[in-house]
Amino acid sequence: MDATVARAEVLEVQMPLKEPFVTGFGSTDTRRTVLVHVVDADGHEGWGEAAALDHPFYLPDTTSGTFAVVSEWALKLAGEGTAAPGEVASRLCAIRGNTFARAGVEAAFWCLEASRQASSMAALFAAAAGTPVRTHVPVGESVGIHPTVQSTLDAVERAVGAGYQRIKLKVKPGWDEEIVAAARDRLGPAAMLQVDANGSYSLGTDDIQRLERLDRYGLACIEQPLAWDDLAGHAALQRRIETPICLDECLRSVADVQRALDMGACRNVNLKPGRVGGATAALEIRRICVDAGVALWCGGMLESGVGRALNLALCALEGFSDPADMAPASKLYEFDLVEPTFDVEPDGTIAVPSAPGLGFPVTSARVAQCTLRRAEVAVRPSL
Ligand code: OSB
Ligand code: MG
Repeated sequence: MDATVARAEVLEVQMPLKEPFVTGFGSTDTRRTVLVHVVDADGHEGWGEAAALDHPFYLPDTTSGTFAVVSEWALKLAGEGTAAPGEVASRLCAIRGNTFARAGVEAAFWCLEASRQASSMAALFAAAAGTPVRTHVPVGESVGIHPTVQSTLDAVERAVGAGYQRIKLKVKPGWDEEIVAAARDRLGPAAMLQVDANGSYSLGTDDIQRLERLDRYGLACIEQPLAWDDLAGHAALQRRIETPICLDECLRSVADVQRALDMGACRNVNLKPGRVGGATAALEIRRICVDAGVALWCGGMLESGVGRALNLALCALEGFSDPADMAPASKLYEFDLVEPTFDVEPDGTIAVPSAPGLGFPVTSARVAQCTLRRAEVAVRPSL
C-alpha cells in the first residue's frame, strides 16, 4: 500500500437551510462550510469538514479564513510526513487557533486511514481510545429562537414526536424564563431539557438574576451563558447557580477543558471535535471528562453529513453520557452531501455505520452543485 497523498483539494460549499437557525449571536440562513478531500496513490479517499460558521459572531473562525488556512497552510503541513492521523494532528499543532481548519484536515486523514484499513471511523476511534463502541447514539435537537412562544412549542413538540431524547432551547436575555417555563410545562418534569445562550448574558447586570431564576426548571445544563472567552466569569456564576454550566465557545483545546474543570467553570462539556482542533484532541478531552465524572456530549455545527459522520463515530465511544446535537440533514437541509445519509430512529438514536471509511458515500454530484470555490493543493510527502 502506498501511504502517500496523491491529491488534495479544498472546497467551499454552500447549503441552504430549510429554515434560518436563530441564536443569541444572530441568524444563519445558509451554511457555507469547507470540505477537505484527500486521495492516496491507491485511490483510497479521505473526506473531512472544517465547519466554521461564515460569520465571526460565534467564534473568531470564519468560513473564508478557514478556507485560506486549510489551502495555504494546513494541508501542506499535514501531507509532509506519514499520513497516520495522530502524527498529522501533531504536525497541525504548529498552527495556532484556527481549530476548525486543523480539525477538517485531520478528519480527512482519519477518514483516509479508515478507508485504507477497511475499518469504520468508530472502530479506529475505539482502538485509539481503548474503549468499546455503541451501535447507536442517543440524540437531541437544538431548537433555535423562534418569533413566538407558540412556534417554539410547536418545534419542541415535533422534536419530541420524532423521538429526540433531549431538547435544547436557544435563549438570550429576555427570551429565557418564559420559554423555559412553557417548554417544561409542555414536556413534564422528567424530560431532558437544557438551554444554550451562546454567550449572550453578562455578569454585573440583571442578567445574573435571569440566570438564577432558571434554576427552578430542572435543566440538564445552561450552555455558554457568558462571553466566549470568559472562564473566570463562568466559575463565579457556577458558584451562584445550582444548574450545571456547560461550556461550548470557551473550550477550544484540551488545556481549556482541563482549566475549566480545575476552576469549576463548568460541570458539563459540549465537545465539538472541530472547535477543539480535531479528533485527537477530542479523544483526549473525552478521557479527561470520563476521569472527572462530568457530563459529556457531542455538540454540532450544523455540519453536512461529511462532518456529522465524524461526530457520530466519535460519540459512539462510551463515555459520552448525554445525547448529541445531531439533527440529520433531513431536518436541516433540502439534501445532504452524502447519500444515503442517516436519520433519527423513532427511539431517538442514530445508527453508527460500520461500513469502511466515512461510513456514508459522498455524492460528488451534490458536492459539485454546492461548490462555490475549489483549490487543488500540492502536497509533498517526505520519503
Ligand atoms: O452553539 O451549539 C451551538 C450550531 C452552530 C453553531 C453553534 C451551535 C449550533 C447548534 C446546532 O446549537 C447544533 C447542531 O449542529 O445541530
Ligand atoms: Mg452552543
